[in-house]
Amino acid sequence: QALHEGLRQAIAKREFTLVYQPLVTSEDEKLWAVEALLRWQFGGRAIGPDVFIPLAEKCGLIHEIGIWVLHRACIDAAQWQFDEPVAVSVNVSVIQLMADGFIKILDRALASSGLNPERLHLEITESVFAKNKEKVIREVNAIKARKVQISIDDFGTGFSSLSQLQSLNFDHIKIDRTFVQNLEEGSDTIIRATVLIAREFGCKTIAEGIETPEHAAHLKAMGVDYLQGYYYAKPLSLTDLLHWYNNNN
Ligand code: G
Ligand code: G
Ligand code: MN
Ligand code: NA
Repeated sequence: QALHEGLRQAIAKREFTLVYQPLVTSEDEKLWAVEALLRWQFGGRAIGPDVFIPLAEKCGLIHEIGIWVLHRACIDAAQWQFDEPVAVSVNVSVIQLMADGFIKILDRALASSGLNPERLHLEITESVFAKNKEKVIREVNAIKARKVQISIDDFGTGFSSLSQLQSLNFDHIKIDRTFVQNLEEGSDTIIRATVLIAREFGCKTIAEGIETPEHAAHLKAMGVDYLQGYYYAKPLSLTDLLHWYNNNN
């Protein structure tokens, strides 16, 4: 209850921040994109998004929070200066995606930040496949019409079937980190199959949760296109991201 009340005031009290985690190419481990991850500092302690996002989804605050995240991420990305154009990848709750007016919110974030839409990726969890299919297809097509790219997050953990994947034109599949962390227990078969399917559908693959050089070598060998995880960098403040870039690229 206290958490809920706190969450209601979090934007006004400026308690949210975004941190940014690099995604690198498997080819040369150079910066390719950056995932925006939300952090909440509440009453002197950090509450994780795995706690407050589900709460926000339940009480409807996710809409307001999602708008804040999208604007902040687009503004930050429009201003950072890397040698190459680097995309920002924003997690969008399926509830927010399916709500009326999401495309207007997206257009406003793009317009007010001036960010090139090709530099915005939206991460949508595969639970989207449990929703009204026609509506999802309309939203996805509207997003794609703006040249914004779409990643399917947490792939392999939930709802997607191959036919559902085929019916929508996504750009990237994010292989869930549980598969990377269970490589020894046989999940490499699943990763290999995912890479083949992605190629068939014209999607790129991203592996999350790369924590060791062994993980990195293994996923490169399996043909995954992009890598993300603590081995490369933790989620970083904007300032630390620039430092990381200058030291690693
Ligand atoms: O950053 P961390 O690993 O603690 O994130 C935990 C979970 O919260 C992940 O599933 C991540 O996708 C989700 N998450 C982090 N930031 C956001 C956000 O801005 N919006 C939404 N909808 N989910 C987020
Ligand atoms: O579900 P999603 O992929 O959006 O979750 C992103 C979350 O994963 C972030 O909260 C981030 O802190 C976390 N994360 C990023 N890299 C690693 C990693 O290498 N290992 C683990 N265990 N978590 C990671
Ligand atoms: Mn994500
Ligand atoms: Na994930």
